[in-house]
Amino acid sequence: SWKYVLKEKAPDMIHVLQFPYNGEPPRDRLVQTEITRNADHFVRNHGGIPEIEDDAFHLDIEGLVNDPKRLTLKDLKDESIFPRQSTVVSLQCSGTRRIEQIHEYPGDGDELINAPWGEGAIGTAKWTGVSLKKVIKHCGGLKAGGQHVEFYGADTYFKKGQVYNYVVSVPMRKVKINEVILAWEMNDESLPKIHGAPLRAVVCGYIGARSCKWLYRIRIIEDPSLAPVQMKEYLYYTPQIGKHNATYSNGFSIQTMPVSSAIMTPLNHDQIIHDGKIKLTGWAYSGSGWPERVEVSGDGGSIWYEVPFYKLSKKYFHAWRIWEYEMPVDAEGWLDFCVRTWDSSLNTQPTYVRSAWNWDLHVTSSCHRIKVYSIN
Ligand code: MTE
Ligand code: MO
Repeated sequence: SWKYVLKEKAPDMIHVLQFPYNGEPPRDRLVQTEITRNADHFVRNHGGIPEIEDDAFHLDIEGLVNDPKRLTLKDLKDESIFPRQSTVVSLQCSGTRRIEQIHEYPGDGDELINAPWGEGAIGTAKWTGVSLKKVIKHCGGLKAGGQHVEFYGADTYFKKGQVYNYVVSVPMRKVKINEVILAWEMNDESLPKIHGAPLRAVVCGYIGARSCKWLYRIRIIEDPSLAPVQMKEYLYYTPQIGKHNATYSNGFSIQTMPVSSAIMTPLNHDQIIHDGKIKLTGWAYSGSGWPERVEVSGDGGSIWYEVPFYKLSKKYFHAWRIWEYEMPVDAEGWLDFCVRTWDSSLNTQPTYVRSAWNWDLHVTSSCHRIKVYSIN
């Protein structure tokens, strides 16, 4: 199945891990389109890729619902029961830009063994399926205490000599505001195996980890899931936590993706012959409100220029905006380009990597900085 998997992705994917398959697309191509081509969408896997036949598939909905049910794909696709929902959503891995934290200080957290992602562990797709809210209603609604939704993926993974299942949870609040989709289509094509076929969860605004692939079971529970992916991975530690004092209980769970952005062209350390200006392109994303302002600097962050609104792509509620900017340049030598974004909740990005460095090397949300050599 390894070869089969490679066929689903663009041949020039950058593999941050060969097995399990973890890859991101080339930087320049990622920001050429608002909606990422399926072949270019990053892949983050903890383990292998389950092979599940559509006909053999069913989804169990159990726990704190009044009428637990087992649904087939055909049931889910029956539009007389469930209205179909299509939403454009960006998925971003909490490991995006981890490489910058590794360069700052490698840390000792579990994620050190994990993928050294660059700026490409983000992608945007039109996901089609049903709203989980409707599915729960179809199951007779919630019982008292149903505060969280637990997702079970059919894959397994190894960590420190043990085998685990991929299980995560999100609060019911996300479901109630219609921000959890059970999807079987990605950009009008059937969901590729490597992205979770036959069915996956898509959780708007949360780190990619909560959007469980190969979903086969949903359990409504009172408290967040006790599964190791929920309890021990995807924790955020304040910068003063390190090897000497880290325990799982002093990290807190990362759910909403903070505002962040990246310069995708030029590349770090590029040499550019300028003609009075250098064109920058990139993306901006926030899990708690869309990007409103993108600012770039050519001097490491002293003077900022605002990217004009018409150079930002269309506003989708749950997706990134790609942007471009022609930076006036009148110098030869090294230039320190950086970008920062403000979202609609008025959040912006920490200035330096070290301002938000954390032991497990998640959510590198600081201003993205590159150095470019300009030649006249
Ligand atoms: N779901 C399962 N079952 N197994 C996984 O390894 N990885 C998660 C999430 N869902 C994962 C999963 C992580 S960490 C991310 S960032 C997203 O899937 C990535 O989705 P993609 O591979 O479709 O881009
Ligand atoms: Mo992730």
